[in-house]
Amino acid sequence: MIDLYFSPTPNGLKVRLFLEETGLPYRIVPVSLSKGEQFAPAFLAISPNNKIPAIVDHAPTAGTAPAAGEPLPVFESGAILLYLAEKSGRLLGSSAAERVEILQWLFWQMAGLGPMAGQSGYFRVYANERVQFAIDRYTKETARLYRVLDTRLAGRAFIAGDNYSIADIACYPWIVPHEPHGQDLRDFPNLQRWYESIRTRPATQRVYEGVADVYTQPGKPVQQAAVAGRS
Ligand SMILES: N[C@@H](CCC(=O)N[C@@H](CS)C(=O)NCC(=O)O)C(=O)O
Repeated sequence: MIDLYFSPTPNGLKVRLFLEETGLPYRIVPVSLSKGEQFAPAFLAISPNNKIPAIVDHAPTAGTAPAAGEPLPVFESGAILLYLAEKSGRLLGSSAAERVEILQWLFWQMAGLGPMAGQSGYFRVYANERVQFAIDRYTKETARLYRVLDTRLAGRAFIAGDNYSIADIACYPWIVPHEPHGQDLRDFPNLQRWYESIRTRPATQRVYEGVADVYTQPGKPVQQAAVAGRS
């Protein structure tokens, strides 16, 4: 059994998408970011960077936990997706060439699309002060990244080619809030087609059922906690 420390944000939803898609057994441990539960010592022991998602695998892959029979905590959504893909043998390609494609785009999402789109949403929607320079900078950079992905998807069903993978799973939740990120999917036809094909997957429908847009959820997000000096 896998415990998923979760809040319905793009990074949290990535891991749920993987778990629903593959059918690995899991249970959700809700972490309320607006209440600051990410700073609780018990959570920090699992996720020292005070962020969701994190998992605890109670039946870890042999050799991955410090001692046999010990549960294994993993934090950082990219590391979690990679760990679970290796554990299950799913969504990580079937050849070395496909795997390296997947990993490039997984790291691209982690280092580029997620942080930049996140800043775009923050300055466009959440920030108490309207900082036009930051809005313009992050909206433009998000548009550039959407364009990179749109170009990549020309002539490809999925990011790594014919097969759905953890690269798609990592990117999808960062395309869902395209409007608050200041983007119009009609400007990105390949991305729009890919987005629809993932949106309609049964696992995606289950994960997103009842999930409000991250930018309309009640309570200020975690960045506010950091601003208030809690981190
Ligand atoms: N690079 C991290 C980012 C995770 C992240 O930013 N999580 C946010 C929610 S999407 C969070 O938990 N923030 C809590 C905080 O900053 O206090 C990952 O991909 O797992």
